[in-house]
Amino acid sequence: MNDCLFCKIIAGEIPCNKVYEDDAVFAFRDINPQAPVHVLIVPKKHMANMLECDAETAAALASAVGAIARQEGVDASGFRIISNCGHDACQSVNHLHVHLLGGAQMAEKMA
Ligand code: DGP
Repeated sequence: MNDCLFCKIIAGEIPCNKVYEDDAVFAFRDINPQAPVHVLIVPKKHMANMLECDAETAAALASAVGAIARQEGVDASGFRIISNCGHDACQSVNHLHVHLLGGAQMAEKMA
């Protein structure tokens, strides 16, 4: 998509700190990390959020979550994944992404 920030990051038009890439998924460190490990996991195909996510993309994202958690060394200690969807969840970039957060004890409450 022409005017999408994450499409531009995936295309290499905007720099990022890439941590993972496969045929369907691209992942990079969040510019404003909220945990020692904070990675954004993004489908290469543009879709606004989980409401537009097909089964194939969901499977690719889930597989990347495991690979990145192991790569970042948080698979044993634990991690949290969040995908903000729409206004009430404060989604600020309208390209589907999953936040992977870890590397520290998190709050029990999620919201
Ligand atoms: P959300 O609020 O769920 O839509 O999360 C969007 C995230 O994207 C937010 O945590 C900050 C991150 N972000 C915004 N712009 C950039 C950028 O240019 N580079 C990187 N690496 N992350 C960005």
